[in-house]
Amino acid sequence: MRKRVFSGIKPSGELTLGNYLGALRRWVAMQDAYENYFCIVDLHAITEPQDPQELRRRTRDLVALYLAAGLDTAKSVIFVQSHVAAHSELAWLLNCFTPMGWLERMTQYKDKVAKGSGERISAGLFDYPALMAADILLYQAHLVPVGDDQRQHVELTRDVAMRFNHRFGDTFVLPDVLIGEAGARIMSLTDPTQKMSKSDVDPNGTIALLDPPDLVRRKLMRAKTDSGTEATFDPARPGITNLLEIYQTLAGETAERVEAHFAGRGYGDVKREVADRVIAALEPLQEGHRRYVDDPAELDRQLQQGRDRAAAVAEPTLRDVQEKIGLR
Ligand code: ATP
Ligand code: LTN
Repeated sequence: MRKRVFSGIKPSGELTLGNYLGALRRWVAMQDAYENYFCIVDLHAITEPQDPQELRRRTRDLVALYLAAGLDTAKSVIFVQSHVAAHSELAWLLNCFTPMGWLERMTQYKDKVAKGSGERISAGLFDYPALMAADILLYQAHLVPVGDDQRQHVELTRDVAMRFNHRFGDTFVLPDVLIGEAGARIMSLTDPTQKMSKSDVDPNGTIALLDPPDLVRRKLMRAKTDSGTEATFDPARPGITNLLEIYQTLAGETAERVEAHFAGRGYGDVKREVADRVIAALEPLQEGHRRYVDDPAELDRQLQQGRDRAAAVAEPTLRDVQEKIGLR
């Protein structure tokens, strides 16, 4: 039997190069070896304020981008989280088996609280990891490929599963996090100490997957770098290191070979070549995205099929949990 993979992206903004290199691109590369479930996690998106029209559009855009990037419905189930009610139901149940103290330690929550205004932080944002645990555990996933920022949430999922299994007997597969060696943490172009994030308010910090080529080039040429001159990986110079890492991931090279390639050349050269690589990588994505957006009926058909295939796996897990707890 093939191992199961589960992962998801929130329709909370325009998909960025960080989402692509840290998540989507890797899912495509590994989909042949596993039984895959790739979700558009709209219920996670609404833990922060969303405009309803935009949420609807972005959800469909994200499906189109999954398909355009090369996820293949013959190998992967692609679906929208809210279409399968078992996600909300299991999230509530897991809620009741997740200590508040575990949730309070989550750095994503702490970061978002630090940035946002206290009163407006929703209970959903605090509880976000219980829903994420439900996503993963419903499918008995063995592996969860994500960017570095999600490591802690997958570890919490594992702890919740362990706790539940201990109390009620074997119920959930314990998932492992899978993080890429390069590209797991792409940084903002305007502030390379912050991760590139699709809900960033500064559009110059991110490269959206649907940005036209001239805009991609402009943003990269203006990317913030330090005053050094040598193009080498150096934690003390996060700007140039980030650009080299983007290059490395797209070129599929080792860090040493990337440094050798740019030896004796200036930052301007690095920016130009990174822009060439990024533009070339985005072209087929944008083309595929256009094709699916022009054919809404095909997209609906794919989503209906995805929903049915996902529910067929999720519902039996939910029933098992309900029985063990004493709800049926
Ligand atoms: P938001 O800004 O709304 O919190 P986000 O850009 O962080 O969103 P998510 O939907 O939370 O995106 O993440 C989707 C996937 O992309 C996750 O696997 C996450 O780890 C990965 N990811 C997000 N940002 C980056 C990044 N800068 N570098 C690498 N991977 C990333
Ligand atoms: N929290 C994740 C998105 C997400 C996810 C999941 C990832 C929701 N459910 C299940 C992997 C598995 C994020 O990337 N912000």
